[in-house]
Amino acid sequence: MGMDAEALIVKYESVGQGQVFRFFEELDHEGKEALLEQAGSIDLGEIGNLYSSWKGHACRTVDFGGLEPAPYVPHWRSPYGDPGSWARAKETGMQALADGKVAAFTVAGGQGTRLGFDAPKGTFPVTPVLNKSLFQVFAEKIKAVGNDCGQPIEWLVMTSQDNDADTRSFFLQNSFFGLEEGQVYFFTQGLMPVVDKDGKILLSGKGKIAMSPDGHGGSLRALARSGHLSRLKEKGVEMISYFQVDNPLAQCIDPEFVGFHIMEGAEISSKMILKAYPLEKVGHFCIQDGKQVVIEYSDLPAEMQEETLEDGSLRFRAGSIAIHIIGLDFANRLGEGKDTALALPFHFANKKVPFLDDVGNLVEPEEPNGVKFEMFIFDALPLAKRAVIVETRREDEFSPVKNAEGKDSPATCKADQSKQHMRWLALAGETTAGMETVEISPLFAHNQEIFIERWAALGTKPTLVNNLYIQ
Ligand code: UD2
Repeated sequence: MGMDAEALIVKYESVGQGQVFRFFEELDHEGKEALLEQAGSIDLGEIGNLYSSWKGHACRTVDFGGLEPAPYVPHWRSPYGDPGSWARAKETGMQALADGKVAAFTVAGGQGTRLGFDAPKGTFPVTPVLNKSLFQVFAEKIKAVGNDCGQPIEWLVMTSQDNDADTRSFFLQNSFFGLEEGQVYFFTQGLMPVVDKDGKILLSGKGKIAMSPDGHGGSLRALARSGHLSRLKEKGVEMISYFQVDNPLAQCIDPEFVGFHIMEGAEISSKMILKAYPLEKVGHFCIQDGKQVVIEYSDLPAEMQEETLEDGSLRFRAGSIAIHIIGLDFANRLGEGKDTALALPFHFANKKVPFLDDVGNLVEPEEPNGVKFEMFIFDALPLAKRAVIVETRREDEFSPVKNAEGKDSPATCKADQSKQHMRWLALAGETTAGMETVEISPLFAHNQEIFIERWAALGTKPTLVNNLYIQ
């Protein structure tokens, strides 16, 4: 065994993590090398600190006393909206897009457990008529905006180690859905070791440490580590448009949103919608200690989620749909991790994690036994010098696929896409009576305004029948 290997094992032993090498002598040469490499990539100091804060966390209560609702830029169609500033934002955003300053970014590393779909979530068939996948919808929207501004838009997709190969081959099999191969970049998100309730790093095999994804907040580290941030900077990109893989209504690149981000001099901008009902499972935009924060539905006390103003409206009404513009320099400062004051905090999740016991048997626990560490992207908000929140409309932009049935399921999402497209037809002056399902290709129109314009310009219009696909 080389000196480096020995030193690493001694280091693990010195911090009480020697169990990681319990079966080391049983491994063959490759097995030993692989375990050493995995162990060498772990920051033991970070794990120790995280475990201590997890232990302290259970008995700490969070004080929501000074929490206030966060202000936001109201939508131009709302009674408080200012159409003039929205028009300026659009112009500013279109110019930035034409100058190649914006890249699209999807976080697609999640496991899709709630949906019960055994493949990368982005490959899920989601559209109401053609059953296009989530990835195809995004690809076509990105292509369409690129066509509008005369500048192809780069798309970054963050995968996980588990779904990376399947994601890449899905794009290859589908010829990148009409995008250029060199326009789409994939990279995998980071992993964190899982510890047990005594802080001991768990093994999933004799030569393998149990690891779990470090959350969508880990995307900034992963972007920096993979070299994409410096590559984008060299290319002249100044901001990334971040969205989740589960929401086909997301405007992957929205000139008005980009425009507000620039005009307000923000380091991070976020889209909000009015919550549909008090306990809706979205993050809440709030102000805490003078900083903008997102407080998860699982953390904010129910009585605060339900609190109303005199006019009966919800006090904490701004829900996060997890769409952000992130300045590249800001992403770099956070992702590089050089300044610890700018590090995203970790959240803890107690989960059932299969592990090897002392004699090497694999145990499938019935109760949560492991602590997983995850970062959330919205924790970047309070770290920004300036953060801006912009209102969007649920019917325009939010209908995620999260569960197999019920709320936020494929059925509700397909119905919402149809409703959106039927609304566009109605606004274009058409009667949609008798139609329940319709699908408009993003390549024909990816928003209401463009649809109305292109529909009016069509020489021969398709007959309006149920299950119509407009391309
Ligand atoms: C998220 C937000 C919530 C709200 C809601 C809107 C969190 C914790 N909560 O809830 O505030 O905005 O979305 O729909 O984010 N992902 C990765 N890697 C990971 C974990 C997740 O790429 O390690 C991706 C995942 O593929 C998905 C997105 O992040 O695109 C959201 O993940 P989620 O399903 O855990 O978030 P959810 O629905 O609890």
